[in-house]
Amino acid sequence: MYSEAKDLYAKLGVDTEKALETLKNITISVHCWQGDDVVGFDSKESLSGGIQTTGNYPGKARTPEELMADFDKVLELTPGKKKLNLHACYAIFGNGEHADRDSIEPKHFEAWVKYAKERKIGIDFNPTFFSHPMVKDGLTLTSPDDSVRKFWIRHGQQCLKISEYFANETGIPCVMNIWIPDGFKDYPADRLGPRKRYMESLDEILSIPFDRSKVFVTLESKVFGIGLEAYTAGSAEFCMNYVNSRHITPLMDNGHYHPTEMVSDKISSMLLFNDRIALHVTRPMRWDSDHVVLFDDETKEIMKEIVRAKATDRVFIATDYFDASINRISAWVTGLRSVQKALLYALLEPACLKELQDKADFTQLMVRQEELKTMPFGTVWEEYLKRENVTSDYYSVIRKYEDEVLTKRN
Ligand code: RNT
Ligand code: ZN
Repeated sequence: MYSEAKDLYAKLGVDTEKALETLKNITISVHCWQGDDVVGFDSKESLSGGIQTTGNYPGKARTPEELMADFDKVLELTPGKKKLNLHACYAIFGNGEHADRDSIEPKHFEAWVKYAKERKIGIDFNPTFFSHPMVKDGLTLTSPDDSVRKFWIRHGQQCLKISEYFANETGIPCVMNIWIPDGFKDYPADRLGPRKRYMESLDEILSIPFDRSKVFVTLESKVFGIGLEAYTAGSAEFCMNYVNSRHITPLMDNGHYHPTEMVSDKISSMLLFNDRIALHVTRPMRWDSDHVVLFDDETKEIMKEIVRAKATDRVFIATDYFDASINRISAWVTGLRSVQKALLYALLEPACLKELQDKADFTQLMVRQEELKTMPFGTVWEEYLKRENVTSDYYSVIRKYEDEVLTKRN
């Protein structure tokens, strides 16, 4: 079947072998927080910051060992190159030991480094500016209270050190993404003040020395959060201007825009003005920005834009979603595979489509684009899984793991 599919694509001028070769070298950074509903190991606070997990499917990982075991399942059931994307709240403390967010150190992530090294994968990192008692009135880096602001600045600085430690230990650069929830439910009286404090706080975090060839700092914008509907300090304009003036990297989460705004349409503009860009791939659904990624139109369109721009080495692709209503490992694997499928789909697009656009042959362009949708894409995907030694029936494996392991967790 694969050789037939290969021939059919070849007739369109598409080399499936080349596509498979390219795909296996594209790294996806896999978020650790799908495994435990964004809880982490460092505090008993419930999830805050305008994000929410819903559902209480049994079997959530409660310890580092359980989360690592579950993450191993994800690695086993997905093809291609991967990185581990950690949040600061996943610090691992020894017996009786504890460090608050503003004093966490590389040593609190030694177990993760060991884990990553054994699996030959890199690590990305995220300061955790939520689910913590020092989030005062919903604010962190924008707080008018100096002690709150300074606490979170120290957190950001410690995270930079930890990120550099990850890069040094694994030999793979670390992407450190900053996102803060700060905002207001209703019409504020001062929009400028919080944004000015955010700018100054970020400047202070970035003022400590770190190696910019090893740590890529990214800044993630958002349009609104749950309970923060009127105002978000880290808006698109704030973040875009900040990253461009400070020479760091923008991060676009496709759940963070107004519903008719598409990240697929933003990628080309961002690539023209930034050396690199970063993405959180997710699926927005009405009020939620974090449903499991599917092999849907926008995910395909995002990947097409990256491939068309020949920018697979300039875009840091990461997943970001959390669903507690279904088997969490299945959510993880389905989302990650969807990203990879969309990449393959994009890599199988014929170059002649661009020419049709340039010749203004929009009739044929539409016809050819529609024809592509019924090409034997699935056969090429199956071939990829086979070559990567990954089963196509991941559901059965997860079902078994649920019966043997997850149901034993209370
Ligand atoms: C929240 C942002 C952010 C978080 C993670 C947990 O809206 O998307 O990236 O999802 O930091
Ligand atoms: Zn995100």
